[in-house]
Amino acid sequence: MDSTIEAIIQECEQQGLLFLGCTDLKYPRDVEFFEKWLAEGKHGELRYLENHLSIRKNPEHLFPSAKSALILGLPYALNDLGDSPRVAQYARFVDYHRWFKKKVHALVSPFLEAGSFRVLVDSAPVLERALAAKTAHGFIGKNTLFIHPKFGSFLLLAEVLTIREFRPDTPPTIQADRKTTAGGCGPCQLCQVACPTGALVDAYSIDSTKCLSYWTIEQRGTIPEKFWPWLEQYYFGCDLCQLACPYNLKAPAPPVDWEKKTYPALPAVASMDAAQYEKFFGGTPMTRAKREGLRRNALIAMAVTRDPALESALSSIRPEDPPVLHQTAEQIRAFLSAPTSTTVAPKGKP
Ligand code: B12
Repeated sequence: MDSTIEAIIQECEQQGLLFLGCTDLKYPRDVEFFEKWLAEGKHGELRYLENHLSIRKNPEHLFPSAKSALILGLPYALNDLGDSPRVAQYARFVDYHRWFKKKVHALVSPFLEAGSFRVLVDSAPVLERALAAKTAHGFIGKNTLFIHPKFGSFLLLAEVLTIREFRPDTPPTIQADRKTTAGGCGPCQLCQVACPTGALVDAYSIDSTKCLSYWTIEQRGTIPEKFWPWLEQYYFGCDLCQLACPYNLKAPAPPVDWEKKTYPALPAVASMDAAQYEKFFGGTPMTRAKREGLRRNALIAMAVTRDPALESALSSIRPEDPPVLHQTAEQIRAFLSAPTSTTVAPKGKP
């Protein structure tokens, strides 16, 4: 093995990161898969995925003369699920985008010449899972996540594009549709069954417009009522398809120096002003949903759990607040007055 790679692997181990492997930058089958996924509209309103297609298809367009990608993983499995309604596990730390990128940059800098590499952490139009699955250390599962056969899927991905031509890992031997000791899903459908909203009906191909992460993190407008019952369990993101996966039984713990976060209870989130928002959520991945998105989600979670503080939270909505909050309040009033609204949100696993 190349001595630089050996040194990087050792450093990763010491710092609680996973070195997943090394690959070239070509992934023609994945590009085909991606274009089909877009054509099927499975990205919903995530229009940014339609941009920069030439880079997404050819990562070397991002960093001309790049020859290889080193793929690193940041484990984030937590043993406690947190209180319901909860937030996805990756969001219970300071924002990984900045933290992980800085960490990887510092980690590889002693081994790679300045200017000869670029670190990406969900920060460029690159198919990160496609690159990861080209290493010899994992596969894409039916829940569409990159799964390491030993460490599972509770890991975030970073790529180091470099002009150094490292020897790519031997082509991956894991076939997702066959379960062997090396990995793969085989006939297992636990994630598909666990997804309460049918986003994984087609194995290996998520329908974002049915995914709770999409609605609670990415979508800026109102959330259709049919998705509300599950906000009792998660009001930001969702881990149900990961929690169901047998590969996650022994998922490793996060690095000790990655700061964990705790968040206030729903009533405080639902009515927070700009200063409180900054204090509660500044520097965390929760800001992806913006203040109005988090308030919207918290109001819905309070409505479905019949939180006694709901009325007071609703009255915190000011005329100048964004329309989505007024529209959500209207939806909530209709929801609570409809005869079917006595239906309680499902308990435990949907
Ligand atoms: C858009 C996006 C979302 C969308 C769409 C999800 C999706 N599955 O695509 C939404 C908002 C729903 C989402 C949710 C989540 N996301 Co997200 N998301 C992304 C983002 C920005 C782009 C993904 C993308 O391009 N999707 C389009 C699809 C078609 O591409 P793809 O799934 O990556 O698959 C490609 C290849 O793997 C391959 N492929 C996949 N399956 C198959 C099968 C066959 C037969 C073939 C040939 C090829 C193939 O083809 C595809 C195109 O190249 C990436 C970061 C990035 N830049 O890659 C993070 C990323 C995928 N998200 C991540 C995470 C952590 C999550 C959540 C767990 C967060 C949460 N707890 O709420 C959930 C998980 C939901 C789920 N089951 O996917 C991590 C996943 C890490 C991992 N272990 O896989 C990523 C990689 C960010 C990171 N840097 O770590 N996400």
